[in-house]
Amino acid sequence: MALNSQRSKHLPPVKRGTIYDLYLTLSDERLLEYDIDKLVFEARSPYQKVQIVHSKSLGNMLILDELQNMSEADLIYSETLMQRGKECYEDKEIVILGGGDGGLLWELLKENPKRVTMLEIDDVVIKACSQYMRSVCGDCLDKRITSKYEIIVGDCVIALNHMINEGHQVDYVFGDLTDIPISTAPHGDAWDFIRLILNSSMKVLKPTGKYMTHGNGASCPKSLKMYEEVLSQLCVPVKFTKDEAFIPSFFEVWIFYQVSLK
Ligand SMILES: C[S@@+](CCC(N)C(=O)[O-])C[C@H]1O[C@@H](n2cnc3c(N)ncnc32)[C@H](O)[C@@H]1O
Repeated sequence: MALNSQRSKHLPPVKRGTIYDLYLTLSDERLLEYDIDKLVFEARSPYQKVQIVHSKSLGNMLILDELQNMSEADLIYSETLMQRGKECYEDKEIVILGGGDGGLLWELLKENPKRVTMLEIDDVVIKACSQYMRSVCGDCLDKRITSKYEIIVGDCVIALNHMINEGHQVDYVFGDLTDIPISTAPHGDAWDFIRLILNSSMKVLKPTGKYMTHGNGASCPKSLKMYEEVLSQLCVPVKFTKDEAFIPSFFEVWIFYQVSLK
């Protein structure tokens, strides 16, 4: 068949010289060229490089340390993470770890929860998204506290420790952290830190509670298996279910976990 092909293929040239990076990596390290045509916002926070760029097909995109996090075309990300239609959030108490783009908070507030507390380390992310990602976060990042939610700026590990010491337990914890969360203390490698976040989260869940999080790309089975091994070795026995969705700005199928205490 290939020998009979009438067409010849040529590789497009690599584009250079833009003030923003057109090439971002997929979860399995493949490079993808995005149709970015504008740098909307750029700053270096104490924790990471924060950029918002405009893509012709995806709208504004939040990029943290050169990794794509959320775009205006990614409602499916928040909906799959929260398992919209399958979980009931009415009158529930919820904690979000990270989530600085405000997308998850905005979507959860539509489900009439009792209270949501968002623990996000980076004020620069919150302010940039509040200004330039409004189709994602609505107006929920404009205020830091209302009768329905509170946004606490700081390391979620410290806030989780406070909750553990106070014996404060909630119905849902969402792990909406960057793929490699920011550690403000020397916690060994990234997996140790992820383990710490998972163990701390289990301690603030009611016995009926759930930990909801994003895993990795479906093209990274080894990394997903490692995550599942970590889940099987937590301080308490847990069981989990999985779901998946194609995330437009990731250009790949992403795996999401729903973890509950056994
Ligand atoms: C923007 S959200 C969304 C994650 C996402 N959609 C993705 O693609 O990975 C991730 C947030 O986690 C926050 N974060 C990372 N480490 C943290 C920590 N230790 N405590 C609180 N927030 C943290 C980052 O600042 C970032 O805003």
